[in-house]
Amino acid sequence: MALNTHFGYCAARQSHWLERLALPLHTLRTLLALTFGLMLAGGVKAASNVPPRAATDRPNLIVVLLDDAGYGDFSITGNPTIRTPNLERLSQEGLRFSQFYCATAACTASRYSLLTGRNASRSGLGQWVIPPSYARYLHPNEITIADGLRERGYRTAIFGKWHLGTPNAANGFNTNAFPLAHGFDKYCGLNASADYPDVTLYEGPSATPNFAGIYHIIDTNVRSNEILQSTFTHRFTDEAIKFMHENRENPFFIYLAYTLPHLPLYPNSEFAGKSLRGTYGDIVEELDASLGRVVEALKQEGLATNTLVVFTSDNGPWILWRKDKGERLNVGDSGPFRDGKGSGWEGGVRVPGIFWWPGMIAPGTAVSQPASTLDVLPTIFRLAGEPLPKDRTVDGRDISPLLAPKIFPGKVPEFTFFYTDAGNKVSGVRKGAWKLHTKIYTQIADNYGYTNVTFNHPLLFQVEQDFGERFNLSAEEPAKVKELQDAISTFKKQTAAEGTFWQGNKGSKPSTDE
Ligand SMILES: [Ca+2]
Repeated sequence: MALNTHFGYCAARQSHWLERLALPLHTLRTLLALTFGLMLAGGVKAASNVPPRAATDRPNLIVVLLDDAGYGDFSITGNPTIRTPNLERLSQEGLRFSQFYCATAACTASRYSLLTGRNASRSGLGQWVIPPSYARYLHPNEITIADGLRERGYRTAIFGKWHLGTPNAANGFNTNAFPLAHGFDKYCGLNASADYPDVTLYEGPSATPNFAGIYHIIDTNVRSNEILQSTFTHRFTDEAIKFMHENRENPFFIYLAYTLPHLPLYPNSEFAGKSLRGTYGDIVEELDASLGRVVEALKQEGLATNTLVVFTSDNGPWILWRKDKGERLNVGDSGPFRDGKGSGWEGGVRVPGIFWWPGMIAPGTAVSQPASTLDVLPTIFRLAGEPLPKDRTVDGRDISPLLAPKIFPGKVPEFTFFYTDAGNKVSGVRKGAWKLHTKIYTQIADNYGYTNVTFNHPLLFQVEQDFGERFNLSAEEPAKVKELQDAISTFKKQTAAEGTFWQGNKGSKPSTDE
């Protein structure tokens, strides 16, 4: 295990071969070090422009997830002063969804849905953001992207923010709360957002564990450590580039869940003071530069044609900030959409959706059909040859026919998207071009003058023509209201009947043995 951890998958495989020669341990170690040193010095580098396998054979997946970035925080989506040239290039070389959704409007629930392909109401977590002291966590019976891809021989890593539970006193320091129990081979990052007083920086597996028997605590003093926080984007990018190099010969999944631009903002000295947009712009421009580093490293390794990169955000922008901290401008922008993070209006869930896979996705592809982060798991499972689990509902769709229709034929089901509130309960639906709010909630205003919105007195918007949700058409379109109410009723009945794993549902989980 220590060898595997230290040298990576390829070296571990070599150690098995060497062990069969029954050589003394010190000789094995010397041979192993020499072999791996030669790989680093010559073999890997010399082969760096030769793809390790066919492009369609288990493509690598890198999900770059920002935290709280709004739809309008990028030059590509119309921001006039934040420069994001690397994101522009990613889009020019790949595909942009112009109607892309994160699964819900807050951290924990959105990440649950991204990693499982399932609506937040199935999580059993009770609330859409959980603190480090919360007893529940991502249930061990859930099947994540990492679980499924590891079944197909991928190596898997998460660098950045987990926010799906913490081993703590309330759950008996249960290690099922943390990433290594959910299909990830490697973890370096925060357990929750950097503004919690008890947020901690971990890594694992560790040869010198000091937490829960397998993890190493790097720093418990994250919240007040502005210098440490200013290094996070660089650190997680370095980790991702190292991981892709170590795993060049085998498929890998990197979940690069940056902790920013979630507040508070402490820009790296290299970027501080550079953006016309001020501190918030400095932060986003470093994230963009880091995306550029990741893509450049993929090209250097010869892995571009073997790798699908997905870029998005976990929820809309945090528009309000504590006014007494002199940081009122350090907040994001939802572009043309109403409201932001923590609201059921479109600004809570509309985010950039850029997909990049040279040789498979045609450069400059623009897709106007809606899609969401729920669709990532079914899509990569198809590409990797991993069947979807049959003992639970997966809400996302395989959208590979939208990415490369000539290569991946098939019909993508109509976009039916159920909004969820702070209690992970359904609060609305979008079906086709229509959106029904059955409950409204807002971060910044009084719900724009609307009051007493309920299931029986909902709001209806045609969000392709009226993406700012200004014209309530519920009175003019009673048949559409009824259709969407029925869709919500059916969905609620189904989710209630299926239940959650926390309610004692049985579910199979794939073996994690290699
Ligand atoms: Ca967030």
